[in-house]
Parts: sequence; structure tokens; C-alpha cells
Amino acid sequence: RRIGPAFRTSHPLASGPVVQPAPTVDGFVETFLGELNYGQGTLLSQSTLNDQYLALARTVRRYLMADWLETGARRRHAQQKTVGYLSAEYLLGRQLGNNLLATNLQDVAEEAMRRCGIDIATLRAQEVEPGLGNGGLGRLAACFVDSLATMDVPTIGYGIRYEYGIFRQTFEDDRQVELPDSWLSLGSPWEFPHPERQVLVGFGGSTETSTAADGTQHTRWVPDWTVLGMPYHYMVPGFRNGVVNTLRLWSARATHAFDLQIFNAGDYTQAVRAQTFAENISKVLYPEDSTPQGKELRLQQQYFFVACSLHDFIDNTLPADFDLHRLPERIVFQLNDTHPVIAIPELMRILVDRKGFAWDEAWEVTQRCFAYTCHTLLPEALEVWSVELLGRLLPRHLEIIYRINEEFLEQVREAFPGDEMRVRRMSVIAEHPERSVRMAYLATVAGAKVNGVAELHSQLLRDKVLPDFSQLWPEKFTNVTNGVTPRRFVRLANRRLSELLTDTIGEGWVTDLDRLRELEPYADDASFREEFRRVKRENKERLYRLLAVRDGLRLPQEAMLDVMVKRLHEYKRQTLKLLHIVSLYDDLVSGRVAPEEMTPRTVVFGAKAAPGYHLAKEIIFLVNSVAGVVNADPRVQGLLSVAFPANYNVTLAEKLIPAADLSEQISLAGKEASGTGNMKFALNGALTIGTDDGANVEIRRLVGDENFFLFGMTEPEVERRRAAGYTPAEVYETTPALRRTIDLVASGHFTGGDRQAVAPVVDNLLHEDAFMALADFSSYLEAQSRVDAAYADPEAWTRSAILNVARSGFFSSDRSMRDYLERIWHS
Ligand code: T68
Repeated sequence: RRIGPAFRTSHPLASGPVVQPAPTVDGFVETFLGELNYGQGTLLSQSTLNDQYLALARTVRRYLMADWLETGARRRHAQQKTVGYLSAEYLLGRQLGNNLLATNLQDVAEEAMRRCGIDIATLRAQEVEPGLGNGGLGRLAACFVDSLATMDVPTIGYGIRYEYGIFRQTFEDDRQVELPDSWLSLGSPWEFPHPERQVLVGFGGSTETSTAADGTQHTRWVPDWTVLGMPYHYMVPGFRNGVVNTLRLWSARATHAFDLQIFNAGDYTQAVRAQTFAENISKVLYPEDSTPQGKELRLQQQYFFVACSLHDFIDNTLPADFDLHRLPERIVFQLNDTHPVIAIPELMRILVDRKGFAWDEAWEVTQRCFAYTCHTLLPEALEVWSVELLGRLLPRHLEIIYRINEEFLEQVREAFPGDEMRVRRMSVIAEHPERSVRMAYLATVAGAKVNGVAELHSQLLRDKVLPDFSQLWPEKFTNVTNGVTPRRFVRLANRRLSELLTDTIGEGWVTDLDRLRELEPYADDASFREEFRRVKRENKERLYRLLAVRDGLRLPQEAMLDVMVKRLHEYKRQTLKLLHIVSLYDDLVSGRVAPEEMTPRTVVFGAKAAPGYHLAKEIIFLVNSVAGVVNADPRVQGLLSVAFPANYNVTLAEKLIPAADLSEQISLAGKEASGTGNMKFALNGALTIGTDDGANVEIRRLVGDENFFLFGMTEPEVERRRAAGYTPAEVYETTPALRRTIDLVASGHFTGGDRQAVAPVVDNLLHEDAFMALADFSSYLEAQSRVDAAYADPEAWTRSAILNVARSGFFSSDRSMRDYLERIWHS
């Protein structure tokens, strides 16, 4: 229950507007010193870097507060439909720079800090990014809430405030070692805890059904343990539009009643243990991406944040007298993959068990409140929960799921009489290998819409992943191609390019990225190309300065910068990139290619492997081993270098992407749902070498074939090849260049003669190669020679790079949000 204001005062300032500090250097300095003195309890002369960072963050916060309060009041008043974005992950990146950008205070803050004798860049570097996500899916959620604020769409982002985000990656003896990410340890100036909005969440126990005098049955869930959800609010500012939306992340606490009982029984240590048990729920982000973990704690996390969020919206956000039959007019919950799908039976439970709705009435409302986004094509990545676990943790929800399924299967039988095979295929409950709930099916049955994240992906989703469903309900399925926010990934990350763009076409592009089209004519302007190259060069210099300090790397300034950054996964094929590097190296040292024939290259990798994904970790080891030998070999000095800076994250991405010449998007066709890094690179003027996969298809169509290096099998070719029986060893035997390359790796050349050390990767490639790296090897190398030739002509290359920028406006997440509004949220 909300605790209302104890009293209302008649002071003129009591109900706002909040007095905002003056947006001048003097005003900023004054506020900053005030924060240092009264917030941190220190003097400028005594303050540490961290004191200064915290005071700066709190200063910037003050400039957002009036807009935040005003946006909240406006939203309450307007009673418009709200988007409730439900996501177990938000990979936000650093907040300070983004919030300075949104408030247009970058220059004021820099000058104010200078006056205080502080270098603002040093303070920025002090911020630990909230890494509350694994990769693309979590970063997408962060881009979407940014766009929704910039477009002034009423939105609440709901998620989990993990105490530990994605692990910090280090390398020891070339192998990945994971360290805990204690992002909260130096203070968290961007969050606002709201204990008065805590929510109680139940788990376990059983259900009780009673029959009323009129014969109607009523079921009630009696949980046997509960935890509290404490919301922390984060500001989500729009770009200079006076809008600040809210991201509400839940943290688990022990209930007082729970431990008081035990305290009273005299067992102090047991009571404290109960506390730890409850708080475990939001303790750590599961570092698994694209492989669902059937772990109990993970299901607890999912239900915990979803139950908190639904309760928060229905009981604490809507007016107390709101008629819930009209709920779909006020909220649409977008399910970011299956992780929040347990919200569906939760809403049914709230409506039927607590609000007294009839089942059909509740189902009618529920179906209109949810829409589901799928982010994968890997069958092994589709989440299922065993009936045993679900029934033990959420017995009432399991009952509800059974009933939803029963009624759904009746519908299937009606549509396809006598087709029991189909009924079994479509059942939300799988029988093998164990009885379990298919969460993607549940989301499809209950959701008003189902979308994939790129055209090809949405097509394959209809045809391969959910064919029976798309046949039954063709109108349910739609596509929304992913996008990225131009604020963070161009304006903030690439200040030099942004200035060039604004000088050339005006500043409208930041919120209307299609305007980049106006750049096209400048591709033919030699002096513009010169400027464009200067931007790239300076971005490279900045990156190499950073990598020198951060990772002790020394990289040549002139070489082509070839970048592959993404999670480590077999389907993404980092090994294919590695084979290319080894083959270039071998060509040089064996004299097959003369040094002057070689286009100098620096290859940068960034990738975290899931801690339990052994083969992925072996691939990391191999990349590091190859990098060590290549970089130390004087025969390839200045011609070929390999860098693998540890702990790739949003912060590093913001430095790497603007410097890149070549973007590697080389997944096996039909496996990468979309990709979003691919979009960031194109927008920052890198050319793509890529397969016909995910959003690469759309990038290539927009930038033009001549400005994109396509290679590899298409998805139907992959299917045919697999059907014909794929044997990688045969490819190895019949492709001399591939054979030389693999032999060199297998010989132990990169591992100090240790052949055992490379065996896991080599054996897998030769005998399994589930993602057909060897089948695409020759095509990839051929495309890479086209890249080399193209890069040797700087004017033509720059022209292509400019056209990549000019034609990539489509990939703004603002456009994605317009598509969601049109195709999903308004329908
Ligand atoms: C990614 N998925 C897709 N999953 O792989 C990528 N999974 O093609 C797409 O561009 C992106 O989503 C955005 O749509 C993921 O990132 C996960 O991170 C994940 C996390 C937990 C469990 C399963």
C-alpha cells in the first residue's frame, strides 16, 4: 500500500515546480560545491576523486529533477496508455555522459569542473557502468527506453536491480577468469530507493479451493514464504525535450514478519540466514546468454520482478477506483523474450483470484495486455520450465497455465479436427524429455502480437520456430527490426563525427536519423572525405591511447582497424575470424605474400564467454594465444596485429566502434536473430563484412551491395548443405589454404608447441563444426581479399563509409519504437 503524504502544506513551493539550479557555469559550480559539502560531507580541497564524481553526478541529477517530477505529474493527469517494458536485463552503460548530453550541460559542466581544478574526463572514468545485462537483448532494452523518452511515450521500464551485474572479465595465462562486478560498491548516485512502494511477493505453498453458496468456486494461493521487492527508480531522460521517464528496478529484501517470527523463536542465526536467502533473489545476473538455465533461482528472479511490476502498476500506479476491465486501455506489457512470460498467469491470478473476475473475462483482458518479442532462432535457446519446479514454486500459476493450455488445445482441435499430432506439437506443455512448460508457446497463445527482431528472423520465426502458430493466427505475427539509439552511439560516442554531421546537415539528425540521407551528395566531395578520414584517424588515436593505458597494448596507427565484438558463441563464429588471421600470418611468414602486397590490419576482439561454456572459453584461449605469437613476430610487425582487450562492455564499445574501419558480422546464416552491433558500426562509418543473416540483410539492402562485403551460404543453402550431410573433415581435406591454416594451429605453433592445448577447438572444427565455419572459409577469405583491395584505395573506401552512414538512418531505435507503436502497441 502506498503511504500518502502526512500533511499538505500551503507553502507556494510545496507542489512545485521544483527550483532548478541555474544552467550556467556559476550555477553549476555552486550546486557542485553544495553537493560536495552537504551531500558528501567534505571540502573540495579534501575530496577524493570518488567524492567529486558522486557530487558531479548528484549535480547533474538536480538539473533533471524538475522535468522528472513534471513528467510524472503529466502522465498521471493525462491517463494515456503506458508501455510497460518487462525485461530481465538492461545494459545501460555509463549514466553521467548521457545525462549531461540530455540536459545540454556538457560544456557548462566541463568549464565548471575546470574552475574547480578538476578534469571532467577523469571523473567520467570513475563511473562503473551498470552491467545489468548479457549482450544484445539487454542493450536493446536500454536503447528502447531512451527512444521512448525522446519520443515522449509514457513508459515504465521494469526490471531487476542485480547487486552484481555481468562479471568482470580478466585473462590469466590467456584464459578467461571471471570476477564479481560490484558496481554498487562506490555508491550509486543515479538511483532512488522507494521503500514506501515495496511489494510483497509469495513463493511455494499450495492452493485452496472453496465453493460459495451459489456454487461458484474460488481458488486462493497460500504461499509458504514471501519476500519484499524494493523499487529503485532511475531517470530516463529524453534528448533535450523536458521528458524524463522512469526505469523501475526491483531489489529483494527479507520481510520483517518472516524473520521476526524466527527471532521470536530465539534463533538469531537462522533469522539472519532467512534474510540472506531472500536477498539472494536479486543478487546476481545469470551470465548465460542464448542458453536458458533451468535453475530455480532464475525462475525466482523472473517471477519476483514480474509480480512486483504488475502489482506496482495495477495497485500503485492506476487510480484506486480504476475498472480493470479497461486495463488494456491503460497498459501494454511488452515481454522482452520469454524471461517475463510468467507475468501472463500472474495477471490471470490477480484478476480471477483477487479481483473476482470470471475466467473468460480475465482471459479477454489478459490477451490484450501482452505482446511478445522473440530474440533467438536457436532451438536450444527456447526457455522451458519443468512442471515439477513450476508446481513447487508457483502452484497456482501452474494450474492457470494448465487451464490456458486446455482451452487453447480445444481451439486447435476445432480448427484442425482429428489432427492429434498437431495438438501435441502445439501444446504449451511438453511431455519429453520431461514434463515442462514451453514459455515461448505460452507467450504466443496469450500475446496479442508476436514479433521477431529483423525481417529474416521474423520470417524464420513464422516458418521454422512457430509454424503451427503462424498458420493458426497469421495476423498475430509481425516484424520490428531492431534499432540503436543515435544519442549514445553516435552523438555521445563519436563527438567528432557528430560535429562534422551537424556542421554539414544541421543538428536535426540526432532525433530524426533519416536526415542522414542529406549526407549522400558529400560522398563525392573530396574535402568532406578528407574531413571524414580525419575523424576516423582521431578516433583511432583516441582508442589506441586508451588501449595503451588500459591494456598495455601498442598498436600501429595506420593499419585498417578490423573489429569483432560480441558475446563469444559458436554460431557467431569467432573461430572463422581467427582462421582468417592465421591464414594471413601464414601467408606472410611463409613468403607466399610479400610485405608490400599486404594491406596492414589490426584485428580487435571483444567477447565474454558464459562461465560454463567450455568450448567458448577454449576459443578465447586460442585467440589470446594467436595474438601473443603474431604480435611478437618481427616478420609481421606493422602488417598484422591482434588485440583482445579484456572485459568488453558498453563503455569500451563507445570507444571501439567509432574507430573501426571494418565490422565483422559473420554468423552462420539463419542463426543471428538480428544483431545490433552491426547497426552501430555502419552508423559510425565502418564497412561490414557479413553473411546474409539477421539485420545484415537489411543493412546491405540499404547501403547497397557495392558498399558491403557479402560472403557465405544463405540460410536455404545452409539447410540444403546440412540435409546433404555436412562433413567438415572433407572440406579440410579438399581446401589447401584451410588445411595449411588448421595444421599450423594444430601444430602448437601458437601455444609454445602444446598441441593438447588447441585440441578442443581444432577437434571440434574438424569433426563437428556445428556452425559450418569450414564450409564458409573460402568464401570468407575471398571477401576479405576484396576488403584488402578496397581499403588500398582510400578515396573509394571513404566514399563507401560515408554512404554507410548516410543510408543507415533506418537503424535508429526511434524508428523501431514507431514500428512498435504502429504494429503492436496501438493495435
Ligand atoms: C540477442 N539475444 C540476439 N540474448 O542474439 C541478437 N538470452 O541477434 C539480437 O540482436 C539481440 O538479442 C536483440 O534483439 C540476446 O542477447 C541474451 O542476451 C539472453 C540473455 C539471457 C538468456 C537468453
